[in-house]
Amino acid sequence: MSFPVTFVHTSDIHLGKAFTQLGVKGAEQRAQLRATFEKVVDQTIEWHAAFLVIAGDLFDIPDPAPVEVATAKRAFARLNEVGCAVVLVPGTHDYFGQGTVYTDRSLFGGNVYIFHEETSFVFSDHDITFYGKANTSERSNESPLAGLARKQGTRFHVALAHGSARDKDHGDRMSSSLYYPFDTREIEKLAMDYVALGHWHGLMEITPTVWYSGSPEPLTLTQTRSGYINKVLLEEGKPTVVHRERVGRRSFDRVTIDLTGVADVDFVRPRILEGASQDLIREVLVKGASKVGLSFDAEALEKELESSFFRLTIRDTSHFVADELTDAQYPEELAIGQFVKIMKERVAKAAEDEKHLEEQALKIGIALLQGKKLF
Ligand SMILES: [Mn+2]
Repeated sequence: MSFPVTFVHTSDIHLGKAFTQLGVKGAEQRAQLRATFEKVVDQTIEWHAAFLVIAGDLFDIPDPAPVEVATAKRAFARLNEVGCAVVLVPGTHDYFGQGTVYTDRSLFGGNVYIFHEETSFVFSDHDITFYGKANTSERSNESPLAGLARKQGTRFHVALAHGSARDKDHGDRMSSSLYYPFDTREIEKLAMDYVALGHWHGLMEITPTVWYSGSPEPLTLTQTRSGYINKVLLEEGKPTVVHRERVGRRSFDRVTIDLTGVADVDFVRPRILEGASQDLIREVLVKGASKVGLSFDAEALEKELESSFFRLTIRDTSHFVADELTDAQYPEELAIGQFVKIMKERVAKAAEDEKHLEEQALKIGIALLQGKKLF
């Protein structure tokens, strides 16, 4: 009779990621990745888990900066103090090879088990075997499960793999054959109690015992299912129990605003601010055909509202229907009429990528000449 085993499954932490798209906030989000990883470790300790399982991409690059390595070392040492072992498989960003962070086994503590050439680690005291195969380059069309086979000897069996899963339900979207593709039928054949996957950054259940944990802290706009870790309980004679826990701090979202038919800019402000938070990274996309009198200035509005968010960007792709401006509305004898006439010609002649700018100038010019206040 074996004792139950609890472990935590995480992946794709990407310590050291640059976040250049976040501008000055990039360094802050990079620090947040370190803080979130510490939180994963806190949670692992709190749950008295016997193992922290990392299914690849702990680091964003194979030879991370000292500050990132120090973070991992400190976190692993904290786990060592409570008798928790770390089982890690190198991923696609932090693959294993000469001169990479994983080459030197003595770099991390004695409680850290990193797959190099071996494909299994046995922990007799917990009656469990972990299986995995190190990725050795950023890309490969080889399966990260190739050559793995369940062995006799322990009660529990858990595999780690970093790559792209394919099955009949997730086929097309997941058929990224460049990054260690594998078929979910390969997993079935292994007959594991649990399979800890990494590579996709959003939490995803392939089967009740095969999961992508996703990144514990979101990394980009498209990752709506990031921010979680899995707690896994293995108990003899019982089905595997998987519990997901939120650990991520920041979130990304995108708001689209259509200016077509909008008469007043005051309509836009509350839409942008809806659900604002200091931990939200929001991208606002403004589109549609804006009205003549609508003086919308994305840059000014972004500056005005950005303090309500961790980061706010407003991208204005709306266009202005210059043809709707009639001579009757803007008689040529008036300065405004002259301005409209000149600018309409410029809009008409402008190259496709300049059109938006010219329309913007026309719109703002009309508003100013009419004595309207801009943002
Ligand atoms: Mn990754």
